[in-house]
Amino acid sequence: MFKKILVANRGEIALRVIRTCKEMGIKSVAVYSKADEESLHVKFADEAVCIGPAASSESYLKMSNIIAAAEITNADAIHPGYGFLSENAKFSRICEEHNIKFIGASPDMIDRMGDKANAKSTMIAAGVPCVPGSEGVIETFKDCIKVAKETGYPVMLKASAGGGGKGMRAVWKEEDLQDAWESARQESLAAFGNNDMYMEKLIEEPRHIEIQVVGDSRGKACHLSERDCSIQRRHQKLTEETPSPFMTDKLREDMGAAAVKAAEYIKYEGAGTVEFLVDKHRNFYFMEMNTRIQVEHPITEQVIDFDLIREQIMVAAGIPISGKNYLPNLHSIECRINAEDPYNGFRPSPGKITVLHAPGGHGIRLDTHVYAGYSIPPNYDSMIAKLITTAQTREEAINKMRRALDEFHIEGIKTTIPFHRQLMDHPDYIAGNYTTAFMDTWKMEEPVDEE
Ligand code: MV4
Repeated sequence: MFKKILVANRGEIALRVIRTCKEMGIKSVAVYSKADEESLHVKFADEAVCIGPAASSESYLKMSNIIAAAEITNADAIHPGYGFLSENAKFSRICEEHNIKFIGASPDMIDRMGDKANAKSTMIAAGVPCVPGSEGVIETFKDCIKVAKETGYPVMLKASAGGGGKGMRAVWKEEDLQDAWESARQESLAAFGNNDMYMEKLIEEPRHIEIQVVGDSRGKACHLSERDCSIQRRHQKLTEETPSPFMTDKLREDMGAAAVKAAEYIKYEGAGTVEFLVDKHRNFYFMEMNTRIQVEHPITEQVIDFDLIREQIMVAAGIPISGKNYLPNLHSIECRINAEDPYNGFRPSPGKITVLHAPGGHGIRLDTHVYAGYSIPPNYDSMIAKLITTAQTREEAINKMRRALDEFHIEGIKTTIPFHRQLMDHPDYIAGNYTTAFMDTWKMEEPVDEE
């Protein structure tokens, strides 16, 4: 087992990993930028190394500085968290070359699943349901017209290097295809330095339901059931829940089996997430596979009483998994609390938290790195806390979330707490009747005048 793990991340996920290291008796090393000197993960780790100035490119993305920090602290493993270098094949390879265990996917696995067209071809070969469309990357616009005709409009053009919606265009009729093809390729080239495109039949108003999987070094995989992540704004998840209100026992069994088949086919090691699109007829289709721990992993932990970070560390240390699948016994909801103003286009609202009262009580989990007196730096993503409620039923979990959001009091910055509080009263949300199109139509009520 590892003696010391360097956590190459910041914020709540760095704290999350450090906490599990402590429980496992593993020493932890925090890395931090100048802007994060006062951050909680620095205070909670056994050791801390400043790796550079505020800019991510000079700190949390600076591979040489992170490896140097691991060398001088004699860390035998690095946990990358999510974002930053968590799905960077070059960093995974550099860790290998320095004999430091990367607690994540191998370089080849990251490359294979990061290339979306290639990932899809692999899943087709594995017998995992995929959206009909092109066989791999489309070479020319002439081929694009041909594939669109064969697929049938509406179609979705997608960037192979993409993800999170960048370089993606829905096309409803042939006359719009050329503009979409050119603008999507331009956007993808600018964002990823690659303009390979593939095409799929457009699935209208899908749900985004993902399956958590864990694979071990023997090639065995299991699933830990689903998370419904359909409530998103501009491809940013806002709230997630498990079980999905759209799920049936049969659908869970079929999606779980498909996700395990995918993981075992590619000999996936570690914690991963197989994302599916689910249409209104409950047909499900492979979308993408993420080779990292996800922001929303806590709701899965809550309903099966499991520590996913511990599982990642055990698998990375070569310990076989039990192999059994897990089905949810409870209901859990996560609301991502961001330092953003929901009444002004969710624009970022960094600054000093002057007052903070955290919710508590039975069934409340708050994963956060912030505290009263902490100044939120403007340099990083705006998520400051994940509020998670767990109860026997969905209704009780929603009710508990209402109560927890009412208790959650933060002054000094704007947050998305009011957004989530209104969401919990929305009839379609309460009915579980929502798709990825939910946020396209819903507008929040205006703020109540501050007294
Ligand atoms: C789709 C789709 C409809 N049909 N593919 C969005 C980003 C990337 N994960 C893939 N995405 C989509 N792919 C086909 N064939 C609709 C989306 C989509 C979406 C998917 C999941 C969650 C939110 C979304 C918001 C807009 C579009």
